Amino acid sequence: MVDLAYVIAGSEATGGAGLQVDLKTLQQLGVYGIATTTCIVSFDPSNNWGHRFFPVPAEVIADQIEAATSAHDLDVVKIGMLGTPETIEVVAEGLAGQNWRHVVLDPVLICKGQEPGAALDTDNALRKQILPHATVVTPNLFEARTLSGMDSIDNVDDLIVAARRIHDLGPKYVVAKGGVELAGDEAVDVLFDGEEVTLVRAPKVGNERVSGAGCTLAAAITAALATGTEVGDAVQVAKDFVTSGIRARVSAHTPFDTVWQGA
Ligand code: PXL
Repeated sequence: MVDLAYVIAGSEATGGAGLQVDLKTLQQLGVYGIATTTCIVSFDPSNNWGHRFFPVPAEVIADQIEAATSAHDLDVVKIGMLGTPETIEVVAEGLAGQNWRHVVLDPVLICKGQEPGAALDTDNALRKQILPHATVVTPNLFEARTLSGMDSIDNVDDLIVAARRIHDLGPKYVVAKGGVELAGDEAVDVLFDGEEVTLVRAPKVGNERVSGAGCTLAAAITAALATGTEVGDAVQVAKDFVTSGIRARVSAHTPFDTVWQGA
């Protein structure tokens, strides 16, 4: 039978991020995806594509988790945007209902359009209630700075320090992503397993950020883990997948191009 993977994430109405990207990625990598919706993000075309954010009520998230985990024997889950402390609470409770072979956390922190006051509560709740249960966490540069408490991350050595500090918060593996923002010709990610640092590199494809790259990478890691691949190899599979998807990017009227998961 086909391998299954579960995603708990937000819906993003333009199709370039969130659970839409997760499900496309899982499907492309031959894994049957099941999704629980935590929030609905509808970028506003008349307001510079700013975020409009609607959290799904906690009891409806609990119902979805109940339905998904009752319908299927799931052991690998990817967590994307949660968005509020209430959502984090209900997802943490839902996860605690069973054992997971892998919990992949894309620690989506702030979303423009959310109240700044609420964002700090959300960051703290994520750090306390979800991060310690993650087997793999995939912070980008901004998230790595926030989670590590570092003022700046300017090069790969800094990114390694950040990955070590984030590892101290509880996850088994940290994949800290340099992306296009660190100087150099390569997009470098740091994989830290608590002992060894591995650098995962790919040539940069242009110097512009592409929407959905983070969701695609974490979902591809999840797909590879679902099929029994070890973490180090899963990260490499995902890096190759996202690099091909960025090369074949889809342009849109939004500020950034978006990854094509079918490449
Ligand atoms: O790429 C981060 C992200 C994840 N999930 C949802 C989003 C975004 C960014 O906008 O809207 C639902």
